[in-house]
Amino acid sequence: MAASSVLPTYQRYINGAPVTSVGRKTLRLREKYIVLLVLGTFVAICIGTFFFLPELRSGSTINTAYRHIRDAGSDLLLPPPPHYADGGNVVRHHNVNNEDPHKEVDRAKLISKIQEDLERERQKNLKESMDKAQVEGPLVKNDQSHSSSSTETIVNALQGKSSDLLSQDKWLNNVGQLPMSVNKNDIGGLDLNDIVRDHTGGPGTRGGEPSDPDIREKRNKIKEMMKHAWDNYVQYAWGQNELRPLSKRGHSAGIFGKTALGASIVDGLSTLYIMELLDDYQKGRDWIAANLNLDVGNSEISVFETNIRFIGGLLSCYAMTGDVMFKEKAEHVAQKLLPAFNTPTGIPYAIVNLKSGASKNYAWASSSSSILAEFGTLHLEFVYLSDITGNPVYKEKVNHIRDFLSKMDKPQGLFPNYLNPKTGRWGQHHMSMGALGDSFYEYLLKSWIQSNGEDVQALQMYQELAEAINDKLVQTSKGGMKYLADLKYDRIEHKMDHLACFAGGLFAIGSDYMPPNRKDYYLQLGKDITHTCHESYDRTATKLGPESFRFTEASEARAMKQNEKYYIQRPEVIESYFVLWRVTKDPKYRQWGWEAAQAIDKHCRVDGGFSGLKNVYMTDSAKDDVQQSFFLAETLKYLYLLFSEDDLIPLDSWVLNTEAHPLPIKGKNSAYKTTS
Ligand code: DMJ
Repeated sequence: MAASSVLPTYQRYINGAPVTSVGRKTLRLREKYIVLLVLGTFVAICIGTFFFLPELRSGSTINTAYRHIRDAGSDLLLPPPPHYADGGNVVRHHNVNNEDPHKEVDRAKLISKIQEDLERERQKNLKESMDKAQVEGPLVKNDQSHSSSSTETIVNALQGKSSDLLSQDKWLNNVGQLPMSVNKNDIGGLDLNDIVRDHTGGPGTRGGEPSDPDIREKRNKIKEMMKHAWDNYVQYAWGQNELRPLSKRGHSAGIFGKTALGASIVDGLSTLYIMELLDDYQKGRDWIAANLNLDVGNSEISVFETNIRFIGGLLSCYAMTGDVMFKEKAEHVAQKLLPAFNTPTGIPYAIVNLKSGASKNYAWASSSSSILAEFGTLHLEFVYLSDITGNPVYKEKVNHIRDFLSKMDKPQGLFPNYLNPKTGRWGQHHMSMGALGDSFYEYLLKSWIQSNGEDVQALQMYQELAEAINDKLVQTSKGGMKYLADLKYDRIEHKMDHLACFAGGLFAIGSDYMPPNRKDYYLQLGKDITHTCHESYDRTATKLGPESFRFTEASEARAMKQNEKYYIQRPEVIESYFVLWRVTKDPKYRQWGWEAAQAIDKHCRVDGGFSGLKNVYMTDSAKDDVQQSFFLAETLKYLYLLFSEDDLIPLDSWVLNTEAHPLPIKGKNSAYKTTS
């Protein structure tokens, strides 16, 4: 057949089936000569190669390959082959230290770079101290001394003067204080990551050890609570979103969809890092590197929750450690949220499908609206993400939301909680500093802080809204307590959510940025709101506060309805204790925080972690069997920071997102690196 005649003779296929050869089986003489000639040439080439290539003659191909790979740069680190390290028979050391000259040069550059930074830092501190001394008198504490000595320790170690080089913890402690300007690109390839597992450390992410033994003990107790929560999650729910501490299994709240995305790992990681639980941190980090992938699964996730917990958590770890894996993962997650912004107004939907990108709003939301606290709580993360990736798309999305809102009418001077993303019209006029509204206001102030004064629009909106909140929402009870009520059209509802208790801290931080004649007022308002929230805790049997509390003729700061009496490990009250402690240094905030920590340990702790309570007014309350991811991210972090010195996450160089993930302040924190 014509088709078979063009195929090679060793095997023929016709229509896919092999056909047995039917020709002669022996070779002719001329064919035998050709075969011999080919074989002879092949053998000659092999022998020639062996004699003429020196690398192969030298005896150790393994060592040579190792040397080539090692010389290729510090990114390709391999352990030396067994007999290379102790000399072996092919030693090619270039210097007395038995070290590659490339690395020597890189190390010298690193040392001189650090020394330059050290000198610059010293000069700066000296100048600052002198300036301060002129204003405040001679008793100015130079709180950079720790940082400088840490840097010196690293320089010594790099110069081989210190045997501490091998202690990972000491390295991490010290590297955490390094000026962030020392990075791989500056020093021709030698990265600190080559020495200490990817940690380059943002400033102020280490330390905070209190000198007072009592406070130190409390801080250690909080760390132990974190360990208990984390270890049980690891044991019973690793890779799941959250832990069910009573039934000892995984749990996924609706906001995470049905895919296991390791929410507690991503959300808890910045706390582990700050608490220096570094082995646990590393385990979580490695899980994220290997497993966090939103391309798998066909579930619907909350845009807001994914932003504050996942993108916020990842960006914070990136800023604190310099590990680019976190930046890449953050961008991967952010990409998944972008389809939600495809609406006629650019106001995003609340929920997005991971697979199809199809987006929608919650069925319960008034007039199919998006929620103010959700689409208004993306700014910090999206702006920072654009700045560190050089991809403007994220920043454009949130700037558009802000511009859109700034042109909207404000009933009663406030933004309602519901906005229809198709029509651009408000839904129900429900205004609140609690659920549905809260973190929108928070992100206006924090965007101003994060931008180091560039985002003037955010400050103006915050200042105006603070006054409107003060006029319309702030109430004074019969007993003299200040609280934040809800407003529905013209009707005041005398109920305050636990969620709204963050406002104590917000007004206190914001007081610095109000006009001069309003500063004191807002600081006092922050203190008063925090006092009220403490009362809501103190008036329960468990000393933990309810989800919402009301003010009536008969009772104040107490929940009235059954469905308001639960406690789901929320952080807002403790968040305000922390901020007020930093701002005022009044010891009562530490005392209140300690009361809350003890109450959590007493009523929420179980063998398998920490659970929420169904009724804070009963000491034997039933438990809800959920360990919230924000318990790790926020509640325990705020408690830990409350019992730490201020040099841990200093608030003049870090701003905490609404999930308590620290993000750097532009221009004030060298961890804020802009890629243009
Ligand atoms: C957290 O996820 C965040 O603090 C958010 O802003 C509000 N709710 C929870 C904690 O209560």
